[in-house]
Amino acid sequence: TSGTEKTTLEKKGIDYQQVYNTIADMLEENEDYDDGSYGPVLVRLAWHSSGTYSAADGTGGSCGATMRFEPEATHGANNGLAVARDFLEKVKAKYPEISYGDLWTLAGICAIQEMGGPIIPWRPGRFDKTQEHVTPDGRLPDAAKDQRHVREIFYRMGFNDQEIVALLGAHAVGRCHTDRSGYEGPWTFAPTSFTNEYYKLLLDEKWVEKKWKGPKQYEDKKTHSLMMLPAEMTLAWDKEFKKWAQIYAKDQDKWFEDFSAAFSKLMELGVPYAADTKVYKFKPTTA
Ligand code: DDH
Repeated sequence: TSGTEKTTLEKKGIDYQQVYNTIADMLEENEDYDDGSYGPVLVRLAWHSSGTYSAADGTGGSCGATMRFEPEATHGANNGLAVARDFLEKVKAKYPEISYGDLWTLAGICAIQEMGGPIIPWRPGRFDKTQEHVTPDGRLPDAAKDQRHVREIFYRMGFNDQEIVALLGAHAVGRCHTDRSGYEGPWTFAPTSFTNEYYKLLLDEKWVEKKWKGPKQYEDKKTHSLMMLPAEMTLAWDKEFKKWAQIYAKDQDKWFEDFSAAFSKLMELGVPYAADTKVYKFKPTTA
């Protein structure tokens, strides 16, 4: 797409902090939803819309928001994300000029910051693409697989081991739903608080295979109320991954810094920015 189109978008004069504030005000509008916040599912939407990127050919990524279309909308990995997309339609109705890609990534960053996470720099400039640009299935990680698969998926996007481990700490928030992924349960005891608790639990608790009819997953031996996916147990089992998990378990500031950089990079994969695009750092409404 042309540079002209991008420039036009940047000149729209949208007050992005106002969009941020609008989303922040809606996060807890329905106390019956999950743990009382739409934050986690918005983070997952931002990640799944970006994590389709392939560095080799530049396809995928958050620019285009092709998850609006079939078959990407119903790829198995995206089960349940209609909840997040529908939630954000209310924001889109208020600010029709914002592109879906900008809206979804901004919402993910808003959710992380409002749940107590780090400030994540964000730039506008994504534009909507058509159904022809939907990405093939299989670009997002398969929770049943091992570290070879996890590395293959993230190396394809251009991430290294340290960034993989930093990104996975996002599982501090949210939960698995049997009617979405087939898995069940949260990773931490406070699934709407963005902290480094995920790494502490991963390394300190004893994880055993859950005895149930569902897909293979792990549960903490002590309370049977927390979960880990097979793919993420590799953070405790793989030597190089574990090194970073230990660092992040000990030092939340270090994790916040590395997470912010890695998540910002994730949101920008494949986005064709002009060199002078303004960087936003949104002010949390809770501060
Ligand atoms: Fe994740 N994730 N994720 N994840 N994810 C699920 C939920 C959430 C994997 C599998 C699952 C990241 C990486 C991985 C979030 C953020 C991030 C669920 C449950 C599965 C399964 C879905 C459901 O049933 O509702 C796997 C495998 C990986 C991997 O990399 C190996 C990353 C990198 C992020 C990120 O944001 C940076 C969030 C948040 C949720 C919780 C959603 C919710 O509704 O709650």
